[in-house]
Amino acid sequence: MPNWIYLVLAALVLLVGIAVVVVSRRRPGRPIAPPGRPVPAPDRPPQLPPTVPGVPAEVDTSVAVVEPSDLDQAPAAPGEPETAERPTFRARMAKARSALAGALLGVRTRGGITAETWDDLEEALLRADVGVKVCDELLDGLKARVKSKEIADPDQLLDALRIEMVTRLAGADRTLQFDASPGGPNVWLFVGVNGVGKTTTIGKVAAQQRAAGRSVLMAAGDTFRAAAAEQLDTWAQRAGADLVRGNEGGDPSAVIFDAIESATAKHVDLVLGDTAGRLHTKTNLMDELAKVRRVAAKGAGRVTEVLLVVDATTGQNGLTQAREFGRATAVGRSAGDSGVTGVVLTKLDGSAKGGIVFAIETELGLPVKLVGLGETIDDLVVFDPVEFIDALVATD
Ligand SMILES: Nc1nc2c(ncn2[C@@H]2O[C@H](COP(=O)(O)OP(=O)(O)O)[C@@H](O)[C@H]2O)c(=O)[nH]1
Ligand SMILES: [Mg+2]
Repeated sequence: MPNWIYLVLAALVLLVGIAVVVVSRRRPGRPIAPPGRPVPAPDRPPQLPPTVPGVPAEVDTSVAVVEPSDLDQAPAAPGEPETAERPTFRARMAKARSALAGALLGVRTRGGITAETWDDLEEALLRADVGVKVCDELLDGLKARVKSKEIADPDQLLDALRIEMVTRLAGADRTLQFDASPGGPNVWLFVGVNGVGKTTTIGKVAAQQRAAGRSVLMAAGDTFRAAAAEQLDTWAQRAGADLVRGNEGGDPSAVIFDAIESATAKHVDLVLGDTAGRLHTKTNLMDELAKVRRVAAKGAGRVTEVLLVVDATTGQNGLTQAREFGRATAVGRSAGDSGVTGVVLTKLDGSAKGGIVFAIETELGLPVKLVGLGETIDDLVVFDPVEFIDALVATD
């Protein structure tokens, strides 16, 4: 055999070897759009980097980027198969998807774009709780594009809808603010009505912040029930955070004040302030919250976040809550400004109504920063519009 054949064979073997190494190294990422539902790449906003909520990109989060759940998992021994990937947004939002799937599938499988198409879309969007205003705006825009023949078939229509929805949510700053300059502890307050998930969210946030290397102290500002402080204590132990609690029925602002004093003395980085759930319609309780907000800034504490926790299953009432809590916490801000700096949308795993995000962001201008996708410590993720819309408007 001539020598050149050996050369060609050697080159082939080398190429195959490289291909095998590249393919085996590439781990599957979180799917943006599954196969069969392509979305034009140039129109998609870039995906968010996998950061730890509240930690600026320049902070080394090589440990923290690992999900907090990994804290209690032993590292896989060499040769062991990799542990299963964390459930994605898509998987967790299965309930939301199944509620909309029927209507959206109707749109997709119909031969063309008909009057029923618009009915189906409207039904799906309203069911997802995007609100009448946003629904009308979305559909009017799409109708115009169908009329001008820019959109010709159902697949294009659904893709255009998806892109339009993502675009509406693009551009918001979803980072949790943390002032790392020398000074007292940062304070993040968690407010909202009863049972929305404030205490649970504090536990999850504490775990993530601890994993990112910050020291954390929780303030049990829900003094209505002794059980509330117990619940927070359990989370503090799980997350490796300190806890300051007061007496049952005591003044919540005193607890917050003590917690900040304690954190300052111990050079703790971050105080997470729990508050009692309250109906946004009860004036005296909202005044009490305003006091908590004022007192939190009295000592060395720097209030860098006031996070309103909203239960995704509540629907459009979340909007009213956001307005009222924004008003109560608007200490030192000009009239009409909201004191709320961001929203945590919880229970998206059990809801078909995540569309409230649109009303909160577009009507109130408040960024949805975090999303709760379950009850355990690792079930809190940075809100990602691309993944969210992809999960919400999926037809498969
Ligand atoms: N499925 C689900 N349940 C949640 C989520 N967040 C909180 N919960 C549950 O909601 C209930 C109320 O939570 P809690 O933190 O006590 O609410 P709080 O009254 O606002 O402090 C608890 O049973 C939590 O486990 C979430 O993201 N998904
Ligand atoms: Mg609570």
